[in-house]
Amino acid sequence: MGRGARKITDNDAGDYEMKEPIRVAVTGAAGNIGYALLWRIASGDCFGTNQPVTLQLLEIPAGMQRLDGVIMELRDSAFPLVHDMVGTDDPRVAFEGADAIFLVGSRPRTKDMDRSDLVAANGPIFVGQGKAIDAVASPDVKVITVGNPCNTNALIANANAPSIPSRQFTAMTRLDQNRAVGQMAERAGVTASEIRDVFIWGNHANTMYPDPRFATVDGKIATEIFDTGWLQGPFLETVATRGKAIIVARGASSAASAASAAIDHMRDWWQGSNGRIVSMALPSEGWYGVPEGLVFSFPCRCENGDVIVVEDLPVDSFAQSKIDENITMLLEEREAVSELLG
Ligand code: NAX
Repeated sequence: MGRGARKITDNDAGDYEMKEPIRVAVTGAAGNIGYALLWRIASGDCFGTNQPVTLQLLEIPAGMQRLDGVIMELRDSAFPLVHDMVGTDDPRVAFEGADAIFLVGSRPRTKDMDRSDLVAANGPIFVGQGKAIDAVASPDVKVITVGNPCNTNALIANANAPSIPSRQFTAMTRLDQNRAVGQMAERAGVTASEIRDVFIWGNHANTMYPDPRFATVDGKIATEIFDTGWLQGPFLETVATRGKAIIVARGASSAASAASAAIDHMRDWWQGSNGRIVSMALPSEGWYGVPEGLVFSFPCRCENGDVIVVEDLPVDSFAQSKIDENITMLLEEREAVSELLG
């Protein structure tokens, strides 16, 4: 066994060897999503139950006292997989040697803000964090951006980290995918595990498009089970406006479901998606006519630690109109942050 590796003997599988610890950074670690996310990472849901983790947690100075409390609670949870923990307000400390990074910290949108206010408020955070990732993270780091507007924040971080390949910067549209799965499962009266291959095109915004054309429900073609009126009407509307509906119902934005989606995204990237199509936003290489560099959600498969865009799906006129709408919006966002792109 190497440094930090130890044997676990009190598990169902019996005696098996632990891997070397990896370093996992989470920003906004004392926030609502962080509070749900950290316990899932620490319990092995993301990187595997034989993969120890060093948690490197970033907050702003005003969040450090709350972060101390979170670290105390993590310690009190006595997770066998938590090798070490660091809490800091310095991105270079948080990202030092990081193998995986969850960029969650940023200001959530409030009632008085429109989307351009959000872009202006949060964009600069990702300049400094991109530079710090470039300087100190592992060259193989996998980055998921959750903080909104997540596609454009990933674009900014990527642009400020020139030594890290662009494909290692992604943004999260898995919550939108999971919302689509949930709607289909409820309508068909099946569990979520029976729904496959529904995925999201575009921006994590109400323009995103949950494409049902290749989805299956218990092995049957989804578009033969659900009528087009529902798929292009209430289904699309519910998925697109779910974030707002959660805020109205809970008085707070999605947190546990967002953390769960971040786990799904990183777990599939790290461990593979087993042939399933999953949604990930990543810098376009011109796929499906999306301008190069725009961080856009595509149908993807994950294998051997890589994200592979599924490039050969036919696009009908409805899907094309939705893809175009998302391109327009993301180009506008890119224009609004052009001075932050290095
Ligand atoms: P909270 O306000 O509860 O937590 C955010 C935390 O980030 C706070 O503790 C704050 O101190 C910290 N923070 C702010 N600036 C930071 C910086 N520069 N470095 C490190 N930490 C910083 O928000 P929460 O509910 O956790 O949401 C976090 C982000 O996720 C928001 O931007 C939100 O809009 C976004 N979301 C993204 C989703 C997606 O599907 N992509 C869905 C859920 C969520 O709305």
